[in-house]
Amino acid sequence: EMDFEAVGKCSALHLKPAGLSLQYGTAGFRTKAEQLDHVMYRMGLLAVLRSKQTKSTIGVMVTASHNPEEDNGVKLVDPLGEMLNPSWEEYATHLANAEEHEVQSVLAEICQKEAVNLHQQASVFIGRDTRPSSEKLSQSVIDGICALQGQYHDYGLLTTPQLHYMVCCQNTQGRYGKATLEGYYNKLSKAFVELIKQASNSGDSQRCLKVDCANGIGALKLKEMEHNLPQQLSIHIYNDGSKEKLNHLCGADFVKVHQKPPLGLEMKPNERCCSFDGDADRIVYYYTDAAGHFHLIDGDKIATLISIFLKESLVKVGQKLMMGVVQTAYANGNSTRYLEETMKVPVHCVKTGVKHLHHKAQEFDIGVYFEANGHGTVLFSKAAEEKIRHLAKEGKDNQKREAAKMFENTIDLINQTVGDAISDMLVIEAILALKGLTVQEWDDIYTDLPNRQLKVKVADRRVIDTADAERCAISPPGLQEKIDDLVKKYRLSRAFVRPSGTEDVVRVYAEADTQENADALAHEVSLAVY
Ligand code: 16G
Ligand code: ZN
Repeated sequence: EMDFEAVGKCSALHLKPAGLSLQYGTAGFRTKAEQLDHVMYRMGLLAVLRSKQTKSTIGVMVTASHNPEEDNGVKLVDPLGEMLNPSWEEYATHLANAEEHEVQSVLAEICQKEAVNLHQQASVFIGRDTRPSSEKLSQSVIDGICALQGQYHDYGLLTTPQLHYMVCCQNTQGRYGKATLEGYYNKLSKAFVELIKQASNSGDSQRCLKVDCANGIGALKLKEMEHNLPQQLSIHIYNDGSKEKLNHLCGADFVKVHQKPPLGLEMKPNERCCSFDGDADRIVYYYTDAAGHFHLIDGDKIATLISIFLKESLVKVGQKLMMGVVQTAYANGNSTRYLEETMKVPVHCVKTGVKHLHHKAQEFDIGVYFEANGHGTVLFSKAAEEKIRHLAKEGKDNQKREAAKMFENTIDLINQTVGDAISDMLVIEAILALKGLTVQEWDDIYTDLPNRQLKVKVADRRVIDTADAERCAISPPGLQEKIDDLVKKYRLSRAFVRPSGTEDVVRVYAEADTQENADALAHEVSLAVY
């Protein structure tokens, strides 16, 4: 009974380049923009099927995040604002790689396997970043949605986390917020204003922050929001996209990987600075000290700051909720040690990729997750959230009720659907203000072990297989033994290799007692990979 004739006609306008095969990777499809038209069209089709199957609104985001401006990509957002379900990632790959004459039968197969009712209404939300190719590519997504008679709302330019937020709001009947940009700005700024009211005026009174927006969407959206924010926080935007190319020598990924400041942002000693990535779902902080040394404050230090604050808040509210921190193998060894040994918080290590961290964090009342690269957020269980909101309203003890209100505002300031640079930035700024911490004092909570990341080009990265949250190579045989022997040569050392999920390379990570040793270990391990 299925009629995919309209699909066939439209498909002819979005032909797949011969021989091209792509994978729905860690963060969706990503490659050169000119190779993606058919993928966009087909993801429009798939979003309609997923929407019909879940009877919910599905999101489609057109972005390639921190990758070069010439690249682009697409990912689907599931009903509660989460990453697409893994079995549907497989359908996405299958559909994207189908030959022209197979598209209709692949669609029919998905419908049959997933019991999709084609009479069900479909609704899709679309967002895109500022890449020159994004507008046309999002139009191809719309063509796909229309070919299957789905309804859509095109938000146009959005940060990735804003799209996740919209999808979640829509599918929870407004309980999470209003599915508009205004709703997003109002929710966050209201929570921020309430929180910052409680900060004493001592310390860094002007609260000046320099923000490198990677020449991307973050600049636009931060400017839109700025007038909603209180005067205590004065934001200075750099790399707003008016002069330079997206992600070029700037942005969170650049700063993290190169461990140096971005182009286009001048730093005076001890000034607090941060960088967003190209779609504003990652953030890292940094500063230079009086001696001119650059200090990076990465996702691990952000997770630590937020965890300290939440733990203290729990004590003030008088609640014993189960808190956990989720990291990946890239987490600095000293961050893990600090969280476990000093803070006594359980820490879990999972595979790289937001979906893995998010999933694990859902196991706690309060699950803090961050990748070292600056992607992360906090999840609150429904029960925990209800308890806090109840105490904020009805608590008998005045002090505890006020503490619960603060906690409630913290929850509202956090984008629980996915890591969000704007939201994370406001959370961090609020915590620093409330605790009266300078950027140096934050940095000094623990000292990072020197570390180095390298990438190695190999003939076939898939020969490397890993286990134990990517910390151990189980193939090719002998590789892990070699790494173990190299690691033994240094103090406080650790190293691992893993095939990248976004690039055709093998990534090497090493840390040790000194930068020289971390560099040497990374180099030696990369030689062992060949
Ligand atoms: C993607 C992931 C990011 C991960 C990175 C690793 C999402 C939204 N993004 O950007 O979390 O750190 O890939 O890349 O999941 P790699 O596999 O090339 O090292
Ligand atoms: Zn990103």
